[in-house]
Amino acid sequence: MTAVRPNDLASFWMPFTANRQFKKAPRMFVAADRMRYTTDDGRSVLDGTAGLWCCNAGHNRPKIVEAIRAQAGELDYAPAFQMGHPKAFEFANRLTAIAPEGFDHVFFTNSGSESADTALKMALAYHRVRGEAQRVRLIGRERAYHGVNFGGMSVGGIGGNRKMFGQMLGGVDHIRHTHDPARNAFTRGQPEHGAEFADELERICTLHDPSTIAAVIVEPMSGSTGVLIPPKGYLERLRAICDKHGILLIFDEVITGFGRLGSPFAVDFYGVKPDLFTVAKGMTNGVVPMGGVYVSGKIHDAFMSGPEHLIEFAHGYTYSGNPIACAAGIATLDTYAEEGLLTRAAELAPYWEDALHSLKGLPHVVDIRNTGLIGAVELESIPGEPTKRAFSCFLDAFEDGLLIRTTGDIIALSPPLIIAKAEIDELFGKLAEVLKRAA
Ligand code: PXG
Repeated sequence: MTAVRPNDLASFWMPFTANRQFKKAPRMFVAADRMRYTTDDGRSVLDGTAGLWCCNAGHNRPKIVEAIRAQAGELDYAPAFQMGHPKAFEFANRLTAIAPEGFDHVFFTNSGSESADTALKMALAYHRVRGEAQRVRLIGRERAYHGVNFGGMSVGGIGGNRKMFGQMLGGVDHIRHTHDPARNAFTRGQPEHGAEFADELERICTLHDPSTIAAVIVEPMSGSTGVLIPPKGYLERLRAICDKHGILLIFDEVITGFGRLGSPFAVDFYGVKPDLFTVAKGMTNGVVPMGGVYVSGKIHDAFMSGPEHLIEFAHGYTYSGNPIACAAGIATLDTYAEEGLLTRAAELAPYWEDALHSLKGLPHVVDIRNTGLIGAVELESIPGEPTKRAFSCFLDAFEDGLLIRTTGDIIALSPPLIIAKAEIDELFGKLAEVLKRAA
């Protein structure tokens, strides 16, 4: 295949990328099918990350491709406000049908970041419509990622994503993260130690007075900051403290939603119910940008008061429920259902776990953790040069035909849920060689 590299890489200011380094030695994908990408120089690369945790059914899936084509030729766009189109209602019904019990409504956004900000705004407005307008504080957690918009960034807990952007939202506080390698290194599944980290929420309630707190937002399992799996009992304790003080609990399921853990949602997997939860990514198999917020009847119904001709929630996007996104989403849910993908990770998890933990003992590996079809390999940093070792592994793996993600010195793996056992072997075979070569 001939290389189709653009002549000039300057115009595109790339997101979350070392632009100058990339443009000196670009890495380009030009095609993808099922588990594999093709590079512009014709190499095949095994997708160890489902794109960016989003292509849960793999790439180039016929139903999704066809649905997008057909929808574009039938109804390309319909106004999102004060007008409707059938696919938005159909998709919402399909989404609530696979949701945990009680989540009967969904609000459409276009990304995980918008979903996080939408959920935070819903929480604030919910308290206000009920006459508790003093509940204005939002509580997040260290090492959390809720996207990059002002709300999500403010409750987020990644210093590097925050430090350039001023004061952010007021009235935000954070509980500590749950990563505790001294006690939990090389745990398979949920760590034993750390439920008590949830008690920090009580401390924060005492400090601010709980009646001023609107909501707590957490990822049930933090993906992008290095696969931080909730300790046993931790989410239950958060729920109990929120209930005690009338605080809403929001789960950010942008990564965990749509089968990643082996259940449709983390809510099912951990058996703890939030009041709202966000989704995106796997909602359309990553193919068309889309996100959403699932809400319980309690939240939705609180807004449905006042004169009927008035807008109940002053929020929404031009592309909320975009027809092509909805068509892609419906076809995605069909594909997931036909192939059992929302629970397939549960079947593969033991095999995946054994293959991942076989990397223990390789150079620089200080921790390995896993849940569902997610794995993390934490490497000891090169003294004085954090992130460099893992990023070199990323470059080496890419050259060797394997796509991985790194965050800090942690390698994160989250392949499409269609992965075969032979591909799991290939993935870890290649990764083991990469680690053996790592400086
Ligand atoms: N919440 C969570 C939990 C996420 O993981 C977002 C919100 C934001 O979604 P959008 O669609 O606005 O990007 C995310 C996104 C990585 C990686 O490599 C993770 C994300 C995005 C890009 C890379 O871990 N998560």
